[in-house]
Amino acid sequence: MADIRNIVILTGAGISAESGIDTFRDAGGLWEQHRVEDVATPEAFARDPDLVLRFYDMRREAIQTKAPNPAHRALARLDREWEGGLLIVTQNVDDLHERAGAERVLHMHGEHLNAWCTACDTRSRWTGPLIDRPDCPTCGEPCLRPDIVWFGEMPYRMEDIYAAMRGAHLFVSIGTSGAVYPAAGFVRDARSLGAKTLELNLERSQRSGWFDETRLGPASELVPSWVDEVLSQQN
Ligand code: BV8
Repeated sequence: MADIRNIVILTGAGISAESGIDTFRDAGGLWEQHRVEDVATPEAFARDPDLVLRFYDMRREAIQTKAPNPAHRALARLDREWEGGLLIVTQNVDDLHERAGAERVLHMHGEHLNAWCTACDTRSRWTGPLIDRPDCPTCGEPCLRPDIVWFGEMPYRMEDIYAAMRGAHLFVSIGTSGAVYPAAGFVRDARSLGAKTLELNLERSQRSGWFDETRLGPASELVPSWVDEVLSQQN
């Protein structure tokens, strides 16, 4: 660990599972209840906006009843106490990292608690439903959509993510199946840039073979003990 200064962490649905937020691919996951192409693509929104808006209204409401778990809190502690570089890149659209106190967080797939106006291109904090086509707080047009990166859309702040990866000595992946790109390819990018790579997951993922080390178990146990380890070796 002595030579580890800059860390990039990628999180997925698995880190929020123990907070009661459905994952995507696990049994009973979101994608079992809804076809991706029916609810999480720009084509679906054009075809049946009510279905898509209801799907995200339901999830936006649900996450506000959930709380961060020990894994979120451990990463918030790391954010507070780690003197080196740190970026938590999350695929999750919930706000549990921030509610646990983490600040160096980047939502590459967007956030439930933002609405995006397609008329004036501004984003507004939003906790209520969008199904009734409320007016944009900035321009007044009824053109708000979920601030979510749908399949086929470009993830957010890719240049900031790659910049952090270029300086990273350690890349850690937590609670993700490695099924969705470009996030699933980050471990390979990190390795080619010389970083050590560690996976913390409930079960082996589609990318486990690309990691130097994989630890299996629930995030609420694996993440606090890994953070203790890292901070205890911070010189
Ligand atoms: C794009 C927001 C152009 C929506 C999401 C290359 C090859 C093949 C396909 C592609 C490719 N490049 C692009 C594609 C197409 C596509 C894609 O990857 N398709 C897949 C299905 C094959 N990608 C895109 O469309 C992306 N855009 O490519 O734009 C472009 C071009 C160049 C450069 C850049 C871009 C956009 C993808 C984003 C879509 N939006 N989310 C919403 O939330 O509704 S993706 C969504 O699904 C999540 O954000 C996340 O990314 C993914 C779900 O994965 P996970 O989070 O990993 O969740 P999952 O349920 O799968 O797994 C949970 C894991 O946790 C499991 O491993 C489980 O074991 C573990 N676990 C469970 N419980 C616990 C646990 N671990 C620890 N503790 C526990 N308690």
